[in-house]
Amino acid sequence: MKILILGGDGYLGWPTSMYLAKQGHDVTSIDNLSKREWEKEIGVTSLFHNIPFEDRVDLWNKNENTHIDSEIMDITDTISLYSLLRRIQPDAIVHYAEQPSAPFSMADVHGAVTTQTNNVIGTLNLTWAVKDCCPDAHIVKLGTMGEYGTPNIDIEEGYLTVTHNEREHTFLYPKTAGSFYHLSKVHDSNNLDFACRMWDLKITDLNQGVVYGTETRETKLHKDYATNFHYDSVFGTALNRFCVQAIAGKPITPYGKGTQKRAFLNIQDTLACVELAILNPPTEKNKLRVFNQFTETFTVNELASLVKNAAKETGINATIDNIENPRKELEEHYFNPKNSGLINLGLAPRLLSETLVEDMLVGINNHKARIDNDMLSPKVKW
Ligand code: USQ
Repeated sequence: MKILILGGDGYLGWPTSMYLAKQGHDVTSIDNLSKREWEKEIGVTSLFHNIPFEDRVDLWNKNENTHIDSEIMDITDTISLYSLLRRIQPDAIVHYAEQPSAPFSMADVHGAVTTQTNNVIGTLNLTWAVKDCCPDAHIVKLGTMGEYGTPNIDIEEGYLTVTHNEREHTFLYPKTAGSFYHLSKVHDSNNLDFACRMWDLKITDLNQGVVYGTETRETKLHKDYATNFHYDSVFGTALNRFCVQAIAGKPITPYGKGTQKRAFLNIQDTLACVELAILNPPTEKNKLRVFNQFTETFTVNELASLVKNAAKETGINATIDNIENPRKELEEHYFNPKNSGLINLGLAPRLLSETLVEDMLVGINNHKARIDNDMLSPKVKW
């Protein structure tokens, strides 16, 4: 298939570009390099050294027997996006090209406006460009489980049927997101749902949980294929941060009581889920397809204990310190999200285990010298 990947330089976009190229697809990977700019702006770096996007694509094309086409382009630029889609005529478009951090969006007005402008306008542009240039293309959009928040009822996959005054209607599931970043994805979902209802586009919204993992089969092929792995308090996610904290000899930091529960998945399962969505496009007319993309749920305390135990196996005596929660979020809550959609399509989850965390710790230890302890403690509060 002809697949366009938007956000191809990121933690997930680059491994997805390599993986889909290896599966024999005709891959074009696009990025505007904004994540590298935001890193500089807030003074953080990836644990693994990332050579420039164009260089790693060139390296891949030189070393591997598959080819990735690439382009530096901003999808909020309407004219460039229209001409790209007219030229490429993709079968599927995987859309990762968004500012991905909740703390970044809550730091100040600049962070909030940058996040929502980039994310909402980029996605809106894409929706119009697909309608006008390649209406049969399937958009596979990365949403987030954080769109739902932590409601006191079960979280269904995308929709909720409500009975009111003896009448029944099915709505997009009501959202109670916890940051301007998570809200940007709620706005995207509403726009995508509208585009499906009005124009009958083929769109899948993947409400993804928190991703963990240091590597994929392809990143292991060459040191310069390493992904953009963050452990700082802005772009780093919980389990990845906890592993780096253990290696740095610093306390693992569940926020607050640590009893807040989230949905998680392995980075390799992100690639598997995206591939399943691409290979099985939506069949229902006029309807946004929604999958909840995660494999397991854990409290952050459970993750902290898992990392502490795995560290012990590798000879590291890690400690846990439940620090004051810098976020305004429920710490004790009901959480029961459904995730049967991708499982029914054949996803075989790679579940989290002590052995898997031990492997992550070994990989991180090889880059221990690059850890900057200053980046570990949270500075953004809301
Ligand atoms: N947390 C800690 N200690 C830490 C870091 C985080 O206890 O040192 C807690 C947070 O308070 C939160 C949970 O871990 O309750 C998850 O936080 P996170 O920073 O790992 O993830 P989050 O901000 O929710 O965002 C991440 C990605 C985002 C993606 C989202 C999926 O950055 O791109 O959309 O995970 S989800 O959380 O399901 O919405």
